[in-house]
Amino acid sequence: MISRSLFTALTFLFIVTGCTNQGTTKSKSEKQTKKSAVKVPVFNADSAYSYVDKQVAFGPRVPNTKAHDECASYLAGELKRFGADVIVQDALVTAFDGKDLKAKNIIGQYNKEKKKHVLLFAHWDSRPFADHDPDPKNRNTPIPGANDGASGVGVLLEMARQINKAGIGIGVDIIFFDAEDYGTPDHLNLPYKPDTWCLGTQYWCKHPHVEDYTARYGILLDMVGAPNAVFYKELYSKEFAPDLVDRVWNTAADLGYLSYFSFEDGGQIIDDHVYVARERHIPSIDIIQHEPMSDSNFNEFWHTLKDDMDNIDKSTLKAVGQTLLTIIYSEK
Ligand code: AHN
Ligand code: ZN
Repeated sequence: MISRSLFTALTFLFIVTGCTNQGTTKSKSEKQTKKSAVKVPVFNADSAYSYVDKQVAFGPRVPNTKAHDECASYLAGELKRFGADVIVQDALVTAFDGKDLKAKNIIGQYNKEKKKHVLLFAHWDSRPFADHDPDPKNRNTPIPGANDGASGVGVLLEMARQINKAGIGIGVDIIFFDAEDYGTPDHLNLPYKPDTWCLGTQYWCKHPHVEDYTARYGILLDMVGAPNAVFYKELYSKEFAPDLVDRVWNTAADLGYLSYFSFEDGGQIIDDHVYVARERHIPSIDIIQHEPMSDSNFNEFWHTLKDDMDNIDKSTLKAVGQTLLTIIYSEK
């Protein structure tokens, strides 16, 4: 009996002292948290996945089609719902074949009055021709564009939702560029023509939504949703913004995403970031799944009818989204 009550008393004492200690440590660390590191929101991959799925469900988002129009309204509406100031920029551009495209760049701004801005972007259109499909019959059919297009936009929409919930101390601009994927098709063997890709971005570079718009840096997400994707350090990115490449890849490694972010070099890929860097002088990088060993240089379903929701994995979306939230929330 005596030993039992002694035990109870000791346990009680332990709990009380334990609690007191924890109490003091907690309040100290809370103070430290306020002073130094800001809290990074948790990226919800289920939510990002649902935004990818929703875009794909409209059908291929090829300029001058109904699905494209409907998806544009959806994307602008989502950015508004997530508290951004939204501009839909009409960009009349001409395709490789002379066709006039009614492209729309969809722009969401957070804290536009702030001095410091970062720019996050992805293309939202889908390729009008599956020119890399193994079946030649499919090569003039538009692709579902789940990974190529919808994945980057899905990650950015979830980031927008988190930015709206948590607030952020810097200006953040999110742009969904149009008509990136209307470049000269490979299966037609047409003569080389420069600058047939990234048409929405090229338009915006000449007509930014804010006069003389600039940002500290730009980050492009392109094909960021496939299972087991590997993001090599793309070479133009290293040329335009070597420090940012290191920061992003080191952050991914710290968060445990080393299997997605490889420290090896990839190739040079002409993509929206090249125009943003060269024409608007915003040091920009591209997080893109590049497969140097494959025939196409990209994911096996790249520009095929199989770039559908089976080509999307929540873990990949999470690795990219959480890394980028960590990057932008560490800005001061
Ligand atoms: C080229 O194939 C020249 N660039 C790849 C850009 C791209 C196409 N991203 C998605 N689709
Ligand atoms: Zn593409």
